[in-house]
Amino acid sequence: MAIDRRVFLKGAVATSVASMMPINWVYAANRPEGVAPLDVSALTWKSAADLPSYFNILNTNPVNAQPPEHMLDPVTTPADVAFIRWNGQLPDFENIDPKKWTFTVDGESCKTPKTYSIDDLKKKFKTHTLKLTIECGGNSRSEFFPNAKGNQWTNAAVFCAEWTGVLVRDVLKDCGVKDDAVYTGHHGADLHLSGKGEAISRGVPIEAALNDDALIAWAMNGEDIPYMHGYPLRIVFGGRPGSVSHKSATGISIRNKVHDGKKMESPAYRVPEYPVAPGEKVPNEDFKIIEEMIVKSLITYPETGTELKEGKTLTVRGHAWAGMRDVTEMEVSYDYGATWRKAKLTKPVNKTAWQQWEIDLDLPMAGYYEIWARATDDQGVTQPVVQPQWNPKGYLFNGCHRIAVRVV
Ligand SMILES: Nc1nc2c(c(=O)[nH]1)N[C@H]1C(S)=C(S)[C@@H](COP(=O)(O)O)O[C@H]1N2
Ligand SMILES: [Mo]
Repeated sequence: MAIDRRVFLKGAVATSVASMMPINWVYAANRPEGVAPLDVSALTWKSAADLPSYFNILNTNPVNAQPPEHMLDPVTTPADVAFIRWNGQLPDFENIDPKKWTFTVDGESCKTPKTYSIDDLKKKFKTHTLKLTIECGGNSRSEFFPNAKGNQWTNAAVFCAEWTGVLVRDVLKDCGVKDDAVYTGHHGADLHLSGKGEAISRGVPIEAALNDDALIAWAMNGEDIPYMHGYPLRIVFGGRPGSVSHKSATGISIRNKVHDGKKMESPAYRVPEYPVAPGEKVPNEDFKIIEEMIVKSLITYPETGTELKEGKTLTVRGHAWAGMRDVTEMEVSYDYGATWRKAKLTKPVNKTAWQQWEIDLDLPMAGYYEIWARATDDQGVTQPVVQPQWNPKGYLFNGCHRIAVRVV
C-alpha cells in the first residue's frame, strides 16, 4: 500500500516536472525520489506548481509570485527570477501556435484596421531591442500602514529585462491614427476568472504609444517569451504600471476616449486626486489613473541579514528607476537617515531601463545596522524614508528600501 502510493506519487511528480521541461527528460523515472531537475527552463512554466521553491507565491489562481529581493541583483533580470502576475485565468499556452497568432489594430480612431501575424510584424517593421522596467502598480503594497487589500507584494514586483520586437508606434502609424485619438486599449488572450470576458484590458494616453520606447515584443532576453511573461507576443511599456504591458497580446484599439476596458474603471490602478489620511474612504469618482510609476530603488546586494567581519568594507549595490524620468542621484545611509553618502550611479542604457548604483561602506564598529537607500529623479523628487501618500488600493509605495546588516 505504502509502496503503491510512493510509486504513484513518483509517477505523478515525474509527469508534472517532466512536462515543464522543454525537451524529453530521458531518465526522469529513474532519479531518486524528490530530485528536481537542475536546469528547468522558465519558458514553459504554466502554473504556480511549476515555479521553483525560491518564489514566494502570493496566490495560485490567479497566479501571483515574486522572488526574494536579492535575486534581482543581475543588471538584466533573468526570466526565471522575474515576478509573475496574472489577473484572471491563464491563456491555453500549450495550444498556442505562434505561426497562427494574430495581432489586430482597430478602434474608433484607427484609419485602417489591420491584422498581422508575428511573421508580418517581423518582416514589415524595423526590429528594436530595449531594456524596459516593468513594475506592478501595487509593488511594495505590504509596506503601507494601514495595510491595503490586494496582493501583498514586498519590493520584488519589478524587473528589467531586454525585449525584442517592433515599436508600438510603427504599427499604429501603419494603420493610421486619426486626429481625435485619445488613448489605447490593450487586448489579450486570457479570460476573467469567471470565464466571461477579458481578465484585464488597460491602455495608455495616445502620446505615450507614439513614442519610440514601447514595443510589441516576441522575445525576452533573446529567447521566446516564457509562457508566464506573455508568450508569444507582449505589449511592453517601461516606466508605467505593469498592467499596461499586456501579455499574450492580441491587439490594440486606438480609442477616441479614455479606454473603458476591464480594470480601467475606478478605483483599479488609480489613486485619489487629493491627499487623504491613511485609512480614509475615498469615493470612486475622486480617483485618477496612474499613468507613470515614480522614483524608487532596490538594494539587491548584500542580502538582508548579512553578517560582516569587523574592519571589512561592505559593498552595497542595487538598481534605481523613476517611471518615465531618469534617476540622477543615489544616496545610502547606515545611521537611520541622519547622514547620507552618495553612491556611484550608471546612466540608463535607454529610456526607462533601470540604473545601477554601488557604494563601499566602512561601518564604524561591531553591531547591528540598517542600510537605507534612496534615489532622486531628474525633477528633484526623492524617495520618502517613511511612507509616501497612503491610498486605498496601496499603489505607488516608494519609501526607501532597507536591509539589515550585522558587523561581528
Ligand atoms: N494578458 C495579461 N497581461 C497582463 C496581466 C494579465 O493579467 N493578463 N497583468 C498585468 C499586470 S497587473 C502586471 S504587473 C504585469 C506583470 O508582468 P509579469 O508577469 O511579466 O511580471 O503584467 C500585466 N499584463
Ligand atoms: Mo500589476
